[in-house]
Amino acid sequence: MSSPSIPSDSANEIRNDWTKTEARKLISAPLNDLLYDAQKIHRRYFDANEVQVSTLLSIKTGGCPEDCSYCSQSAHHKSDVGAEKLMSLEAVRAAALRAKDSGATRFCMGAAWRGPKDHDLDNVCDMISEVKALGLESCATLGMLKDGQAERLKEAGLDFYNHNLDTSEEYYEKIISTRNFEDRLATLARVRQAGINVCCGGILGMGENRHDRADMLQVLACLPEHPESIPLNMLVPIPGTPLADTDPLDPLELVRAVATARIMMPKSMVRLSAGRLELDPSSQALCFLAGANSIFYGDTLLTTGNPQQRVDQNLFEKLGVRPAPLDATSPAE
Ligand code: SAM
Ligand code: DTB
Ligand code: SF4
Repeated sequence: MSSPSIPSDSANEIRNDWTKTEARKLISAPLNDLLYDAQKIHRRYFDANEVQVSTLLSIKTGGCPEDCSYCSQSAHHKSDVGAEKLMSLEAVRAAALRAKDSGATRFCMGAAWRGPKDHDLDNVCDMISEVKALGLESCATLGMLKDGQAERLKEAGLDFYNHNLDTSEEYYEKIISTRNFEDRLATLARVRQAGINVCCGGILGMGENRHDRADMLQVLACLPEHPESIPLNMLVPIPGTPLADTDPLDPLELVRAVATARIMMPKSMVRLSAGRLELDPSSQALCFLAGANSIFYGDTLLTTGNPQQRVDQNLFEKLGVRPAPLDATSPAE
């Protein structure tokens, strides 16, 4: 029997009033029920055999003033990642062209900033225009935005802004002390207000429990509009950071979180993000069955590794999955 919180058809399926109790119940449902319900909903809105591919580039690496305890780029920790300057426009253009040639439809630029200074934003806006001129979707993740900055990014042609909640509100202070959960929500509201698509998710496996994961998804599902894109990262433990020795999370917990996100936010793209190097093909296949329909493609994420392109091509072939074309990333009405 199916879970009572899942409607039997698409009527009233897009909800922004999920309760924490509902989210926690969903994420802990028997796995077969959860997967079945998630797959049913997934097929109402998406081609179940298409997976969108995005490529990442760190345009400004390291030396970040924030103290996120998972991150290789925080100046508070002693990882092997050094501080670098903002990349040149030409180098970014060349990387975007390589991403396009290898089949990515979206190019995501990440910067290790608390937030961009106005003169940094001029340079990033030029990069966005170059990426758009190549015919790619553009995404940026630059930290917290101040008044007016999201509008400038929109004007430059930015399609998506990534800004993760990362974990539940309750667990947040165990992970980051230099900003709070409300700061994140304020930037998300600015992005939405400026008319940029919201990309917002989090990290699993930082020592939080299943309820924290459900609670984070409940906050996303209760935003006035669901994020268009939900990246779910498995923690990549980085030597020198406070979370370096965290025990790895059972991949089935990721599968549960993906399915819960799919059911609560039916029209959103759910991206299998960091951590795929440690996920075997069967676990990734289960994530796709649970409703994941996007991945990061290319040998590196920002500072850590990602499966080689030929490994992902083999995976797609084995599963009969196709990379989604550029115009197929919006859900059916
Ligand atoms: N500085 C910006 C910010 O924090 O919003 C943008 C870059 S930050 C690296 C983007 C996201 O990458 C983080 O919010 C986090 O979800 C993810 N991330 C960073 N380090 C990670 C790690 N070691 N394992 C998994 N995900 C990670
Ligand atoms: C997201 O949620 N995951 C990406 C992207 N948004 C920017 C970043 C993953 C970073 C993994 C660790 C690293 O490579 O430094
Ligand atoms: Fe800085 Fe972003 Fe890393 Fe936090 S996650 S330390 S804000 S780069």
